[in-house]
Amino acid sequence: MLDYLPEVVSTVGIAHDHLFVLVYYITAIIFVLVNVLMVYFLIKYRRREGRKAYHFHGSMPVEFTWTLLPTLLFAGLGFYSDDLWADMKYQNRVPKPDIEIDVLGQTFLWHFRYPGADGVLGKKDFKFRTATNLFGMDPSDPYGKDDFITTTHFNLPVNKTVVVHLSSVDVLHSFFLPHFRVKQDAVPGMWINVPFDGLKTGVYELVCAELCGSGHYSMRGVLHMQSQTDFDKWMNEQTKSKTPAPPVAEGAAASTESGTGDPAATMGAGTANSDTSVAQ
Ligand SMILES: [Cu+2]
Repeated sequence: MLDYLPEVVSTVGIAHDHLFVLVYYITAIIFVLVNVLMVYFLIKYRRREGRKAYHFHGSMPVEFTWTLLPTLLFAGLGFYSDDLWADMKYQNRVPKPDIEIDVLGQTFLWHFRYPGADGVLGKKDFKFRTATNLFGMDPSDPYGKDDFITTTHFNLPVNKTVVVHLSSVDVLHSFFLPHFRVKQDAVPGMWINVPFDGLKTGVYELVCAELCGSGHYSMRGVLHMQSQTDFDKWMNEQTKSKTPAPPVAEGAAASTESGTGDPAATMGAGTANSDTSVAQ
């Protein structure tokens, strides 16, 4: 019945869809009931010869009922959905990740920072941000040395808990993965944790869902949800062929070596990419 929704491929997405369907049917039933009753009364009490209009001052039981029922319905739905909302949004409920990456929106691009071979994202602070170091990576942190960055394309392993640390370089963007029912604003100056998982390998669309400027329509990304083996292979290739992550300015020259044939690898190799986009 709700086939027009994109296929759902995350745990939180399945729970989200159950809630969506429930609200959808409650709304549909009430809509039909109200309209059928309205038409019935319109006909039953239509103007007729000899019938007099009649005025009365309301009815306590009826008013009480139509206040109580919606209150119960909305409060019930609120309590019922609170747990799911908490799982999606509460920062203190973010699960322990199997993999965490940084994601940055920039008019009109998405950048992704991976932890590299050591599996640890280097420290970051907005005070370190420059045109060649958009993520604000701390140059003194050894964990950051093997971190690598991709643009537009990003890869994740299937059936793992992913936590995206989300922010924006310039204006409000929104990180929207329709198939995962994940949508979160990217706010400049804030890192927001977005947990989700992927239940099926494949290629999925990432779109910006916040009108962010004249190029908003083109602000898209591609998520490659891979098996753990493929993902590890991809990570290895990236780590081997990568440009040293910013703020190593001289590393930009190394971007020519990334000949893996993977568009994500090629795009990811370029800190040069980010340089040009800053200039826009
Ligand atoms: Cu945007």
